[in-house]
Amino acid sequence: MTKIEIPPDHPRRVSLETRETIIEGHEAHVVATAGLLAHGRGEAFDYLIGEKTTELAKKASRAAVAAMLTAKHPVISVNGNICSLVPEGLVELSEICKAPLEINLFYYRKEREDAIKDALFAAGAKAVLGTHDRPSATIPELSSNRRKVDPDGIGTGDVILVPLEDGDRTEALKAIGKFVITIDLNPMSRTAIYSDITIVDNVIRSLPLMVELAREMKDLPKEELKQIVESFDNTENLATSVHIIIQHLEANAKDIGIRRERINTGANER
Ligand code: PTJ
Repeated sequence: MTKIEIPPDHPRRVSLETRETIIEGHEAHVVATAGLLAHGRGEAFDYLIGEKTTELAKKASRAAVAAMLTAKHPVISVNGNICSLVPEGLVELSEICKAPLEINLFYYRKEREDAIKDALFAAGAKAVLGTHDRPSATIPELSSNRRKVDPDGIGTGDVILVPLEDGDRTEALKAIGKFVITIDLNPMSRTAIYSDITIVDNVIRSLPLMVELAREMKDLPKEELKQIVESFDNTENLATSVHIIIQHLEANAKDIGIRRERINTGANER
């Protein structure tokens, strides 16, 4: 399939380009077919939060980076969607936080594992854990393919970043005592609720922000970083995120008439 041309001034250019990226990832076997559906759900929630990084998401990102920088053994879990959308961001964050990248797939196929590994190496990764040629341990709490983990990665990790994760997996990681950070546009998802820190944002904005923050914060005193993590309250974060959606919907309900008038008079519409 050839990539469609999206005019630079198209009001929904970023969203359409991201969609193209995920479709290409699917064609390259990086993204699972179900990953296309997961992306659609993410798009809908992004629309509901206003398609921008909120102050709240910035605060959660700061806490997440602080947790990774103070961890004994932080690990970044990689699935098809995150690899297709922000491979360079994953590699950069991994290097700054000294957190190995581990491929961990729900819809496992060897072909997908190879495609993801190649994409990570092409993005600059020097090592990738979780591949079939590596030793493997298991999470007893899980029955799916994701029960297999790398003993040098998630198996012994203390702080695990699981961007865009399914709920069972996050629940299992919590059950075995891991500190879990997620990036999930849906503040009501099971993953969002189970995690210790949930960044309610789109990974395409969130990963670059985390890289920027990691660069800024990496030399801060450990005590200061720990304080940032301890003062973060995920319950308040998630409840406020739901309120942001409600406020955004209410503002939209008020604006609908004005927007229709704009369209009827031929003005540009976002
Ligand atoms: O590559 P695999 O085989 O490991 O499979 C990956 C998917 C994503 C298919 C798998 O983990 C899955 O089925 O996930 P779920 O249960 O659909 O959950 C995905 C969550 O991510 C949902 O809550 C979405 O709202 C959210 N989401 C989707 N796109 C984005 C997102 N959150 C942040 N940024 C996005 N771009």
